[in-house]
Amino acid sequence: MGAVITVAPTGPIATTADNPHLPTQPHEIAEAVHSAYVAGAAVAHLHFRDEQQRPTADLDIARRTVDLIQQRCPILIQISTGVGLSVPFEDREKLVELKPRMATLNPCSMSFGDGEFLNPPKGVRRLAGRMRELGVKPELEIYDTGHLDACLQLLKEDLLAEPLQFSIVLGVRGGMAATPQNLMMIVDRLPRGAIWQVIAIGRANLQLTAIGLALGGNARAGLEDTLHLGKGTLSPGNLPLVERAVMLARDLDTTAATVEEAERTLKLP
Ligand code: KMH
Ligand code: ZN
Repeated sequence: MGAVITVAPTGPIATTADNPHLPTQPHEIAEAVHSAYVAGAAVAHLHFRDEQQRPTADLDIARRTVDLIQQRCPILIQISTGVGLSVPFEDREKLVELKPRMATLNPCSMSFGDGEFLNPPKGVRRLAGRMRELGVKPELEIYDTGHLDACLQLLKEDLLAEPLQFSIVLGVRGGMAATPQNLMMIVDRLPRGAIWQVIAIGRANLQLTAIGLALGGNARAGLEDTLHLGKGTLSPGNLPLVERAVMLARDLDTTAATVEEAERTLKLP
């Protein structure tokens, strides 16, 4: 089966002042996701923005965006419960009530650039339990070595079900640096049968995405993770980044998984 390519079109931080091609409104996100699907993405990782481009957990905006995507294509929906640093955890966790196929679960609090990313232990346990009840598959976001241990503890407490699905996030200021050594260290420690992808933030996006694919992982692409195609070149949208990831997968002698293959690879409930 091929590598699962996830498109992350928007993210929580950049605005159109940083890259004018960033999709922020529901119909823009839906258009970007549809193009990514046609290019080979099987999963859409979604953040939402209000009309002022501020990150939001507003359920109407989220529902409208998901509906617009589903009218266009059958891509698998993954909603971010990370949402944005300014949005309270209690609002973020409500997004899983929309019952997407997947949602992210950020297991620990941390510094995040100049801000703070708050994921209190009680809230994380409550959210993990609710996702399990609703049949929403958590993608576990590992920004540092101890985050993996926190997830394994949740597994022991029966708040997660195997196979665990991880994103190894490299390059956030406050988490692990974007180095191949850090990637290898986490990959070596993943439990048997785990499913994983690299999220490489910023400059090392291309190199670490390629290493992840070469090691047998899945891949994520889009303006959430890098605004650039190369040094000093803004990406003119999400599509070139997705096409690049699909091409990397093909060059490494695999394919981009279809939606049906991705459902099987990710063992979605
Ligand atoms: N923004 C990335 C650093 C989430 O949205 O929950 C990690 C991420 C997590 O995508
Ligand atoms: Zn995200």
